[in-house]
Amino acid sequence: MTSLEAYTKTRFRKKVSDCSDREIYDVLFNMVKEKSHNLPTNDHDQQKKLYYFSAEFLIGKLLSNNLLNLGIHKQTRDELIANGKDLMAIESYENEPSLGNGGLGRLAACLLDSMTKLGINADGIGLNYHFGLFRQKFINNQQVSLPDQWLEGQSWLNAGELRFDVPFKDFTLKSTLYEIDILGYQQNTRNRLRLFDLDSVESDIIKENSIDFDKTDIKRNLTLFLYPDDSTHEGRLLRVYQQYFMVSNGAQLIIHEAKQKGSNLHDLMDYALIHINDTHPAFVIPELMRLLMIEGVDFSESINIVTQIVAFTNHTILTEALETWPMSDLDQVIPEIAQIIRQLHNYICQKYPASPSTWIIDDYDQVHMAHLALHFGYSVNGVAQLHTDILKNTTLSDFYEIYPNKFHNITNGITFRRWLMDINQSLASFLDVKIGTDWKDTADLSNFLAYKDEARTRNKLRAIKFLNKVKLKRYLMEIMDITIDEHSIMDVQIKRIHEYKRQQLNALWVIHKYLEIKAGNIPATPITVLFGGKAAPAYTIAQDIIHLILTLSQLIRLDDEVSPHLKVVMIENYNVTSASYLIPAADISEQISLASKEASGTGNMKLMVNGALTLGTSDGANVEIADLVGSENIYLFGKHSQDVIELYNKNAYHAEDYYQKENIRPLVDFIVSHGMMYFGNAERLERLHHELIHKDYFMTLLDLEDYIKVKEQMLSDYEDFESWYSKTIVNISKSGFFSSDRTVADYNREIWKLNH
Ligand code: 26Q
Repeated sequence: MTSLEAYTKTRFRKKVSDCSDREIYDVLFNMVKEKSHNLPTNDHDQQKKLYYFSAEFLIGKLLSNNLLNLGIHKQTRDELIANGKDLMAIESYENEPSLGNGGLGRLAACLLDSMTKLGINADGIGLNYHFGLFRQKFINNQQVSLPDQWLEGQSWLNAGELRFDVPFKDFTLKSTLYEIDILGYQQNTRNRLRLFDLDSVESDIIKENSIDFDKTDIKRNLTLFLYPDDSTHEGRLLRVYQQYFMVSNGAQLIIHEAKQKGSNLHDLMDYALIHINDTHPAFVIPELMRLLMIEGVDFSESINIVTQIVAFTNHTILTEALETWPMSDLDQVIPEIAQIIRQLHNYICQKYPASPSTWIIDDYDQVHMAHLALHFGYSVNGVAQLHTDILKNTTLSDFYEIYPNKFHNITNGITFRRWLMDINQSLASFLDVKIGTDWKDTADLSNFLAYKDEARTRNKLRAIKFLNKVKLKRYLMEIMDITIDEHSIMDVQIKRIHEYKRQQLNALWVIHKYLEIKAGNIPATPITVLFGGKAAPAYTIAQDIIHLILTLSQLIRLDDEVSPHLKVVMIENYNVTSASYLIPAADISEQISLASKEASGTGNMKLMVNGALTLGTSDGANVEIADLVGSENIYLFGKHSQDVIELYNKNAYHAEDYYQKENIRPLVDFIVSHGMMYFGNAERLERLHHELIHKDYFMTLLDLEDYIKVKEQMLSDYEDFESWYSKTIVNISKSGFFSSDRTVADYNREIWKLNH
């Protein structure tokens, strides 16, 4: 490899040390982009390809990640350090792609990374949202949503060559294609993330400083934003336009590529597999059938082909997140697809007359997207064992009866390249010293367990954690102009804001701690509670929860008695980049969803491998973390999923009963106390207070006492560093199971069966 200097000399006629960070970014970006693009795609020697369809790909910044996968990260970093430069500072010139929301989108990115590392021929298929998900700002302790201009400046997108016609009822749109090269760790081939777009998209239609725009102007708005507000009918129709645009392009691409490789389409299953990330791309089923029928395949054969090609991952049991569409909307936007869906519905009615709960269209003329995917896909999987069990026994039990062999569990994973090697280089190097470097290939960290009781190892981990806290402190100073105490314990809850994830529970603990400190019970070590997450703009209660946290944060900051011991920070615009600073610095990983509701969680895995201990409910993948580390190395609390499901079935949870308890009532009432009302917005605080007492659909108060008890135990255990860091070592050494390389190997063994 030529040294960086050769590039800076050519580009700027300067030595590395004389270049600005901006200039070095420019040089590195061009160098990496070119090296990546010069690699052959996996298509070159594999006939069959997996097409991973997803409405979201939360890929994060790419410079450092791609340097790693190209195998030139260390030498580049060393050369930069030798010239007084810092790679992380240089990478701050990159905009983070804004192509996802949360877990499902980040999972898609981790899976692409691992598929490429494992040499599987696989492309991602999605949309190129110009302003992505919104950018979050806080004004007056409230979330404000702004367009995220992530496409400005240098771009990893390459212009693709293909264009397709996508026929809607009233007009046809011609797509354009952009592609991002996806690299695999130490592989000399690449895959691609292929993002469809529209030339006619027009940012001028966005109202100034907002994410508001004319939802009916489809030719100009189609790929402007991810998940535009679906609280209005026009917003929902736009989602149908987006989804169909994505899948029609993807399906046409598949047919084009298969034909090029010699397919006669009757054998399409020898050329293509389609994996759909939740149901958002499920229109690909009728769309692929439509295209096959145009090519002369008959209806029943097209069903057979599609049913051998499509596999589906479910990410939720929340009924409101299971997609349904009124047939009238489909008639209005994509009538041909609506017609095929009706035919598929009739086909299922005849085939399964005794199982009306599995039919595609219900009595209210709503199409159930999951039902489409379950009948006309060959596989469905949950994303953690508990979640898959709930799907089989409860949510999808009628389907499980018909198709027991279609069901799989594939527990989620995370790529260790980004979430350990890239974001926590000190820990990664320390692991190299202790257990050798094989873990970088295998993710097997089990040999680290041997150091569980070694004082030097524990001390070193503590020193690494401290260093990461200092880095976080610097980062927060830079992006938000706030100071945190690097000597404090870092308690971290980072994820989308949603009632079921129960940020409210953590906020009620903060209130408890505030009152304790006021009463003179000072914590041994100061505590910093860090929150991060966006709330859907139309989700009022989630906005209220953000407001509660920000108002609490202000009240505590301005209280001289409490502020030296307790600080609450809500990170603005939480994204992959801020996660990269928060996760290595965390001591406590908050995974406190209502049991049964969090399908898996993946933040729990990222925090575990970075040496945080989990404070969690028996939900999602927390259960598997607990199985691996043993109950003495995790802090579990709260009701179990079976109890929760029973409470729902019997309608037996009444928040008022808990509110009346003397330990609970003062905490809940603090939300509308004089001090909170002074700093906050009365309407928001009162609404949330009322909600918690009279509804509390996700049972926050049910687990509050146990949560406080276990969290207090955890804080007191933290004071015994020896034992705390022993637990940390156990957690790190057991985390290999959560590598997405294992996840992808599971998918391939159980579902895709691609031999490569
Ligand atoms: C559905 C209908 C209408 C509008 C929007 C949606 C919608 C959009 C996004 C529904 C769901 C999502 C995103 C879901 C998601 O991110 N789920 C998370 O997936 C992770 C990866 O499997 C899991 O770890 C998390 O537990 C799960 O919450």
